[in-house]
Amino acid sequence: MKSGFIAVVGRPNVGKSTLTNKLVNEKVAIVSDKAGTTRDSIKGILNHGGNQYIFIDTPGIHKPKHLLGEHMTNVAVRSLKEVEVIMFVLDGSQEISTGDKYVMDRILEADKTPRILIVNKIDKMSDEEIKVKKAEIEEKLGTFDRIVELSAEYSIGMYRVIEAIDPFLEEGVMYYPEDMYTDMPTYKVICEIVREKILTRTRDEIPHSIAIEIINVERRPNGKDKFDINIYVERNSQKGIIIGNRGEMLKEVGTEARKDIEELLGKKIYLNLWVKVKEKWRKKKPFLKEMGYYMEEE
Ligand SMILES: Nc1nc2c(ncn2[C@@H]2O[C@H](COP(=O)(O)OP(=O)(O)OP(=O)(O)O)[C@@H](O)[C@H]2O)c(=O)[nH]1
Ligand SMILES: [Mg+2]
Repeated sequence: MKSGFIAVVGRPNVGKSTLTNKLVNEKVAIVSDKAGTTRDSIKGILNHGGNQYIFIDTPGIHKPKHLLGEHMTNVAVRSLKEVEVIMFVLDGSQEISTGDKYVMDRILEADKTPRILIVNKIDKMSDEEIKVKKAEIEEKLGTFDRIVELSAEYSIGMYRVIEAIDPFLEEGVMYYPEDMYTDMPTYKVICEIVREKILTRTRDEIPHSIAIEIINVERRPNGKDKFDINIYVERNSQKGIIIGNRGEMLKEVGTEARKDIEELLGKKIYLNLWVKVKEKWRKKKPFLKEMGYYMEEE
């Protein structure tokens, strides 16, 4: 069998997580229209045609404004050195920017690793625009081993990704058991579910200012366990927004998250959400460490 690790990198919001989910056929990573949704690297594992493909979805590479942002970019850049193939994802409907060039420079540092350029969101592009894009890629970014145009959202062209990767995979071992599609522990998936429900309902600074932590799980004799989960925000005003008018917003988030968590665990649960203020947490190392957003070598 062939197997290998494939990094999925690019600027924020280009569709890396959507693509990873579609390739793996499972919801591995949360997705939103807010840049900076993914905060850590997440493995999505696909077993196909006797091969094992391990995709590493990464946070969008950007100019960091705080420690959390630094961690996010570090995680993505580090993944480039740990893989057999690099997939660089662009939003084809946008002009290639300095941000994309910055990503390209980091990729070039990984030297000889094969690189595949993914032009995503072609559902928003005409055939002519796709053709022009290829010239723009060569001019502004340079050459790639393969270029694949697709729409992750609408599952157009997904098989071409596999075809593009195959020549670069080597004979190897099965790194993960066949029924495993992610390396993310269940407690983390639960936190991400709650975070996603808030991301889709908020804007401006709030999506970036929330962190989620399970603080207690109480086993109940009726089998319906009780989860207490903290939602951290940076300011009191944000707390008010998340709770919403007469608690409406928090209630909606709770109901939706509970349903998804119940599906994940295959059983009913009680879910209590608490909103707490932790000022400027994105700049505080001990808190970031606690949340798993900081590593010693950073
Ligand atoms: N029209 C269109 N939208 C897409 C496509 N793929 C992703 N999107 C949308 O683009 C937005 C960002 O998608 P994500 O998958 O979260 O992007 P990301 O690159 O993982 O973003 P970060 O984690 O923030 O770096 C979401 O609103 C998606 O629905 C696509 O093929 N076409
Ligand atoms: Mg993402």
